[in-house]
Amino acid sequence: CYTGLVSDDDDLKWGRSKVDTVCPLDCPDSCSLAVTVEKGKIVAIDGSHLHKVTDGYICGKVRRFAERVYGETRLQHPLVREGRRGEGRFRKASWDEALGTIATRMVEIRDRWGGEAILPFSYGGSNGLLTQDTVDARLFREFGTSRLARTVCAIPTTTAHRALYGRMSGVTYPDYQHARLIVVWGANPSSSGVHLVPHIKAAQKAGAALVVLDPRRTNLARQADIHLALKPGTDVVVALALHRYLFEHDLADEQFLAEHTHGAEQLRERAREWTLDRAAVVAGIDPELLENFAEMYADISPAVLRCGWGLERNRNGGNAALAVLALPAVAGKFGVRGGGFSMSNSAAWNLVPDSWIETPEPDTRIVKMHQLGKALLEHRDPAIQMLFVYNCNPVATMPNQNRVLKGLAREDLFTVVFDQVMTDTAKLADVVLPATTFLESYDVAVSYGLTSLQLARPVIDAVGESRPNVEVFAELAARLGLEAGRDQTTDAEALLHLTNALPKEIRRNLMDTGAVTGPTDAAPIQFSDVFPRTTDRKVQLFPEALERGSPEGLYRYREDLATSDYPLTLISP
Ligand SMILES: Nc1nc2c(c(=O)[nH]1)N[C@H]1C(S)=C(S)[C@@H](COP(=O)(O)OP(=O)(O)OC[C@H]3O[C@@H](n4cnc5c(=O)[nH]c(N)nc54)[C@H](O)[C@@H]3O)O[C@H]1N2
Ligand SMILES: Nc1nc2c(c(=O)[nH]1)N[C@H]1C(S)=C(S)[C@@H](COP(=O)(O)OP(=O)(O)OC[C@H]3O[C@@H](n4cnc5c(=O)[nH]c(N)nc54)[C@H](O)[C@@H]3O)O[C@H]1N2
Ligand code: SF4
Ligand SMILES: [Mo]
Repeated sequence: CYTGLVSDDDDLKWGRSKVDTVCPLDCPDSCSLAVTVEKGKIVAIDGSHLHKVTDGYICGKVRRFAERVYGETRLQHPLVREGRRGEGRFRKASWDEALGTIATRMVEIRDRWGGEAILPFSYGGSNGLLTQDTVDARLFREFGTSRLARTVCAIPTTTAHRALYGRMSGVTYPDYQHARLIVVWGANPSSSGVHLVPHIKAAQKAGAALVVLDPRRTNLARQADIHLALKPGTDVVVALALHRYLFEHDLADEQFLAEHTHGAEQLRERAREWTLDRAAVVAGIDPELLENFAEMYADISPAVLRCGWGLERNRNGGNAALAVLALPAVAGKFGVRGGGFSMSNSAAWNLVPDSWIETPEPDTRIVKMHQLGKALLEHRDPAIQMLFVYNCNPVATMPNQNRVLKGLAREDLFTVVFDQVMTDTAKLADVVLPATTFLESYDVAVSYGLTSLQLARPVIDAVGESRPNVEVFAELAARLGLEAGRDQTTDAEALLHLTNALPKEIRRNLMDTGAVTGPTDAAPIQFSDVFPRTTDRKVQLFPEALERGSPEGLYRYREDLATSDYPLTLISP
C-alpha cells in the first residue's frame, strides 16, 4: 500500500517527514493534504497537488487543525461524570471501566425497557467512510436500538435533486470558467468550499456576470453584478417567478422540454400566480433587479447555477430546491460546457455496495434528529433512557436548543459522548470517550463537490488514549456478545474490508497511489456526457410521488411565520 511519504532531502536532513493524506471533513472540496511531522508532532498542514482541484492550498480551518489536535479541549482519556450533571466535573477512567459501564447499562436498559430505549445519535463526524455507518451501525442494529433519521442537512435538496434528475452529476469547478453567467443560489463557497471561488473569479475576469441570491451580503455578493438579498425562505417564489417569466415570454426551451422532461405543464401552472412583481414583494427585493436577473438568465449562455444548502433550511426548503434546480431545464441551459447546475456529486459513484453494513435494519422506532429535544422529553413506550452521541455535537447543531438542553438535563437519562474534544454536549455526559482525528487513523474520503476517492492515513500516533470509532465500537460489541466488529477490530482491518468491496481497478489505484479520481472528473457536460438517472433518463419536473407526500403540494409557498413579537428569522450561515 502507498505509504504517502513524500519527504524531500531537505526534510530528511532536518528530521522532518512529509506525508500525503486527505481532508475527509464534510466539505465539498476533499482536499489532498501534505502534512509535515517533526519528532512525531504535526508542524504544518498544507494543500498538495494530488487532487488537482486542491491546487496546493487549503482553508484556514484545516491549515490550523493541529491546534485542535493538541488543543486544551482535546479529549485524551475516557472520563466519568462526578457531581451533578452540567457542572462539568469529570474524573479520568480507564477504557475498561468506561466501556464496561456502558455495556452494563445497555444490557440493563434493554432488559427493562427494550432496545428502543437507547438512541444512538450521530452525524458525519470526520465524514469518511470508516468513521460512520460501519461497525457502529452494525452494533446498534444488532442490539435493536431506536433508529435515527439524519434530517438535519441536505434532505430537502437531495430529495429535490433525486426526484428531478436522479442525482445527476453536476458541473465541475474548473468548468465554471466556461460560463458567461454564474448564479450562486443559497451557497457561500468563500467559507464552505473555497476551491470554487477562484474559478468564479477567473470567469468574471473573462467577462462572465455573477448573480448571488442570499439574504446576507456575502463575500461573493459584494462582487456580484446583481445581489438579490431575498428574505429567508422566499426562494421558491423567486424561482417560480423566473419560470413564469420564461414560459410567458416564450423563452422556455420547448424543444428541450419536449425531448427531455415530463411535467412542464404542471410546473407552468403552479408558477402562473407568481409575477415578478408579486414575488419581489414577498421576497422583499427590488422588482427591477429581479427583472434584470430574469432577462440575463433567459439570454445568456452558458449559464451555470450553483445550488447551495442555505436555501433549504426553512419551511419552504424542499420546494425552493425543486424550483431552483428546475430552472436550467426550463431555460434550456444544458448541453454546453459551463452550462447547467452543480449540487452534490455524492451519487456520482455507486462504488460502495449497500451490503457493506451487512446487518439488516431492525424495524424499530425512527427518531428524526432535528426533533431531539422532543424525543428526549416526550417519547414514551419506551422513553429514551440512553443517548449515545458520536460524530455529532447536538447541543450546538440541533434546532430548538432549549429543549435539547432540557432533555439532556434529565437526571434519569444516561448519556455517552464519544468525541475528539470537550464539546457542549460532552459537558452534559455521564461517560465521555476520546476519539482520534483523521490525522491519527485510517479513513477513506469520497468527495461530493468533485468526484474523488482518497485514502486518509495516520500521520501521527493517537493523541493520549484516543481511539478510532471502529475500534471502540468493535470492543463494545464484543463486550455485548454481538457479531458486529468481529471481523474488523481496527481501522486498518475496516479499511481492508471496505477496499475489498470496491471494484478491483479502483481498489488497486487507491492502494497504489492514495487517490482515485472519479469517472466524472473528466468534467462532464450535462445532457451530453451525463443524463438524469431517473428511470427513463428524463427530468421529472413534477414528481408525482412528492406531490402526494407533501401537505401543501409542490411549488407552493408557505407564508412567513413572523409575528410582531417575533419579526426576525434566524439563519445559520
Ligand atoms: N468552513 C466550513 N465549511 C463547511 C462546513 C463548516 O462547518 N465549516 N460545513 C459543510 C456542510 S455540512 C455543509 S451542508 C455546507 C453548507 O454550505 P453552503 O451551501 O454554503 O450553506 P450555508 O453556509 O449553510 O449557507 C449558505 C448561504 O445561504 C444563506 N441563506 C440562509 N438562508 C437562506 C435562504 O432562505 N435563501 C437563500 N437563498 N440563502 C439563504 C446564508 O446566508 C449563507 O450565506 O458547508 C460545508 N462546508
Ligand atoms: N447552529 C447551527 N446548526 C447547524 C448548522 C449551522 O450552520 N449552524 N448546520 C447544519 C448542518 S449543514 C450540519 S451538516 C449539522 C452538523 O452537525 P454536527 O455533526 O453535530 O456538527 P459538528 O459540530 O461538526 O459535530 C461533529 C462532531 O464530531 C466529532 N468528530 C469528528 N470526527 C470524529 C470521529 O472520527 N469520531 C468521533 N467519535 N467523533 C468525531 C467532532 O469533534 C465534532 O464535535 O449541523 C446543522 N446544524
Ligand atoms: S477546504 Fe474543505 S476539504 Fe479542503 S481542507 Fe478545508 S475543510 Fe478540508
Ligand atoms: Mo451539512
